Amino acid sequence: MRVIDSHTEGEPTRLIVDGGPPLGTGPLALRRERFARNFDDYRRFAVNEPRGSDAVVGALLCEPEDPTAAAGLIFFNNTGYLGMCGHATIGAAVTLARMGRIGPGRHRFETPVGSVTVQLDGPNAVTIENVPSFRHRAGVAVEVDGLGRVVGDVAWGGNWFFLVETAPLPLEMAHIPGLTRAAEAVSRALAAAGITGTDGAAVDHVEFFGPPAAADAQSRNFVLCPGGAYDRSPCGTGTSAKLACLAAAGKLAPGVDWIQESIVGSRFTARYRLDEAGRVIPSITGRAYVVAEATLLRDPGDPFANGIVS
Ligand code: PYC
Repeated sequence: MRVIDSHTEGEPTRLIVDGGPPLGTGPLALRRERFARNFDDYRRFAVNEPRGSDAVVGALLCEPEDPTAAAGLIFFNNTGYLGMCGHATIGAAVTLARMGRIGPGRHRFETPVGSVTVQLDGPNAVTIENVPSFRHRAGVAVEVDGLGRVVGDVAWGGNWFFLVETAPLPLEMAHIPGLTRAAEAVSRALAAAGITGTDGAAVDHVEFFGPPAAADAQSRNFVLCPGGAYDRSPCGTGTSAKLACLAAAGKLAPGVDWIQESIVGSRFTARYRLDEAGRVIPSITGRAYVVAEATLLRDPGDPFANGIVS
């Protein structure tokens, strides 16, 4: 399997460019289902230890269904599959540019939850326009072990998020273990209380917010991903969910920049427009850098040939 690794504002992406599972054709959502049902060992092989880590998000490069799109992408991590992934889309765009597959300008990528557009503004600078995002429920209260009553919004930004306005600890790297434990407790409480997205979808990302470190930023976040790793970037789909909540609360007007810092101090510049149906269409600008090109090998005698299940 040939992969190209990048990071987007600190968050790693491993793009499978050759040797991925034979998923056939059709909508990306259908191909993601085939991936999960019949080829899950490829996911574990590519991103789990010993070749990857809990933090790595994988992206499988696919032929798009619509030939006018530049590429199709299916996202996954140490535990399963994602809908969209903002940082990985930015990383994939920079990688495809390095491969000579796309040039500066605007491109469309298909994902399992819809098409997104990618504007490549230089070898490392990308703006994505995400799928329509929305706040599903506002001010949801949940009793959380060790934290008491926690109130947040449930929102969609390409994945499902629970967004908590006031972080239980200062948003500093020294508190990552404590923030992780708190977010895991929130996640368990949401599942126990039956709090879901639409159609009973699991709310599998938890986002805590607090004041930014930089004077020109609006907010800092800590995002826990399904699988237990925290996002080193401000999380593209999480920032999209945040914009949807801000828009729904009348706290951010269309076209106004929102600078979202991550727990490691990196940042996305985000904004939204309303489409003809009045839906929030977020744009996220960030930087990605290619860090490795590799061939992943599999020795049939290796007891961990398909990766360690985490
Ligand atoms: O950037 O959307 C994102 C993301 C989701 C999970 C990790 N990063």
